Amino acid sequence: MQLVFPWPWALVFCGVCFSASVPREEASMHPDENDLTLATEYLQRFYNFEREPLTRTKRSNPSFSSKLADMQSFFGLSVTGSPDSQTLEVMRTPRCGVSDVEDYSHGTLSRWKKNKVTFGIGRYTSDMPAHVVDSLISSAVAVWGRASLLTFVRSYSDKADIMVDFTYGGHGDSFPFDGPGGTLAHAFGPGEGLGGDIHFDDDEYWSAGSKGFNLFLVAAHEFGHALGLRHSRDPKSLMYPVYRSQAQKVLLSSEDIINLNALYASQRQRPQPPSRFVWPPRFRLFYPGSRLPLALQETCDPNLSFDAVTDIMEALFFFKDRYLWIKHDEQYDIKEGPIHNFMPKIDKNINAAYSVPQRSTAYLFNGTRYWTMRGSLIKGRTKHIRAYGFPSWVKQIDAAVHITNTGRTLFFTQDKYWKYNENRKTMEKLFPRPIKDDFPGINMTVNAAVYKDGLIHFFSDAEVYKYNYSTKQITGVDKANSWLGCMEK
Ligand SMILES: *[C@@H]1O[C@H](CO)[C@@H](O)[C@H](O)[C@H]1NC(C)=O
Ligand SMILES: *[C@@H]1O[C@H](CO)[C@@H](O)[C@H](O)[C@H]1NC(C)=O
Ligand SMILES: *[C@@H]1O[C@H](CO)[C@@H](O)[C@H](O)[C@H]1NC(C)=O
Ligand SMILES: *[C@@H]1O[C@H](CO)[C@@H](O)[C@H](O)[C@H]1NC(C)=O
Ligand SMILES: [Ca+2]
Ligand SMILES: [Ca+2]
Ligand SMILES: [Zn+2]
Ligand SMILES: [Zn+2]
Repeated sequence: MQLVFPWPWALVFCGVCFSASVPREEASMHPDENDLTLATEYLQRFYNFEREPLTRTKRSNPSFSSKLADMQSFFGLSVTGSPDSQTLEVMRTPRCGVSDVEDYSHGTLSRWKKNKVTFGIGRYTSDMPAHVVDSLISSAVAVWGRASLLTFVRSYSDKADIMVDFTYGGHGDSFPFDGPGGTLAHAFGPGEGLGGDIHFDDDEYWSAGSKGFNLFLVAAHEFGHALGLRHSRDPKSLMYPVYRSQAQKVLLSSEDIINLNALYASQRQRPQPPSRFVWPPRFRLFYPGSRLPLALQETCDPNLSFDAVTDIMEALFFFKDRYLWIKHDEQYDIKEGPIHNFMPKIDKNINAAYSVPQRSTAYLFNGTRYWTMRGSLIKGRTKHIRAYGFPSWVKQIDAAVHITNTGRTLFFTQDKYWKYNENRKTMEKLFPRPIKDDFPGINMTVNAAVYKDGLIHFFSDAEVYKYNYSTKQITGVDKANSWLGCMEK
């Protein structure tokens, strides 16, 4: 049984590379008619160049040259004022349809006047299943959610603040799409009606990977506009207008984060704005099933508690009822969904879970039975916990945590705990013992536990207690869902 890892894999993009490594050529003194048409249309669309009949005299038109110079300067090209080959190369690169020079929302920089923004999906593309589109769009908006105080809620009405549509050609706004290539998508700044809406050109081939155009990346960029951000000149920024030939390792630049927080930081200050969004190197894309994820709202319910928490490979897994959140150690994008979406073989609540990294193995408990997961595969059938040496009166494990440097696993049940030697595969003698005797301060019910950064994190109801095992002291308390991007009040 396959555990399907939820992160888009390393993205290798098509598209033309136009970085400084492109050999520079002398500006062509005689660009042909097609090039002139391309340049003129490009400047009209993205640099506010006034529409005029196309003639060869265009090149000598000062307005054309100065707009071209603006464009060259934006992209850090040599500012020649004429459509040299390097400039034309950039102009041929697929890109966002939003202008580079003026605010698309009619002159005023707009922002949502609230922290909770809804988004909905109207027309889908036929390039991939709808649930994949849902997943990619949710992941894309979450990129901004993790970097700000904004909360995004999926809406299933057509009245969401941000409506996402796949469309083509002329589609009812004044910005018709142009067939394959060229403009990939555009978005409107925050506001009523069309405000905030995102349109994708469905004449492109959209994918979750490297074929055609990567929907997640383009959507993440367009959500930036939908929140009020303009284009950036910094090729490291997500708000750079051109589709990049290679995914940035860090999706949001500090400029992106600063600009976003300049628009939305006034209400509350996030203690540590995440500054890095690291692309996962090798994970496969997770396609959630048909059941709807919990709203972000519920994830951030201050009363949320967990049944089990464990680290598996490079991610933290949070179990609650039949639901699962997976947070990659270095990624702000959190995946969530019914457990069976990720582990189709598991159809039950998980009461406790732990992993032994040295063996790349995790153990997931429900009542008196447990699953063994090696790597990302659930192995065989469930086993009975008597295999560990539990007495028959133990009907359920509350929490389990493996302490890597001692090779021992601790099992918590009600007010008692056991210590299991993973190397000898035996329960240590003289157990169970009262939790409160050996863990002073932990006199509350332990719902879940995970060992991380040298501390045992004890989850109890809506709190997580950070416990230093050597000093036997609680060193901090947090909200249980604080790892899921939720802010404390
Ligand atoms: C959290 O629980 C408390 C006490 O049970 C309740 O008063 C409060 O309304 C709950 N908060 C939320 C957001 O559900
Ligand atoms: C095991 O899973 C089932 C189905 O989710 C659940 O009803 C039951 O309460 C679980 N067992 C325990 C001991 O929690
Ligand atoms: C746990 O212990 C602390 C101090 O020893 C005490 O203040 C607190 O009330 C106790 N909590 C419970 C739930 O017994
Ligand atoms: C636990 O406490 C010991 C002794 O104060 C300290 O050296 C160690 O760094 C602490 N561990 C963590 C992870 O904070
Ligand atoms: Ca197009
Ligand atoms: Ca539990
Ligand atoms: Zn854009
Ligand atoms: Zn449109």
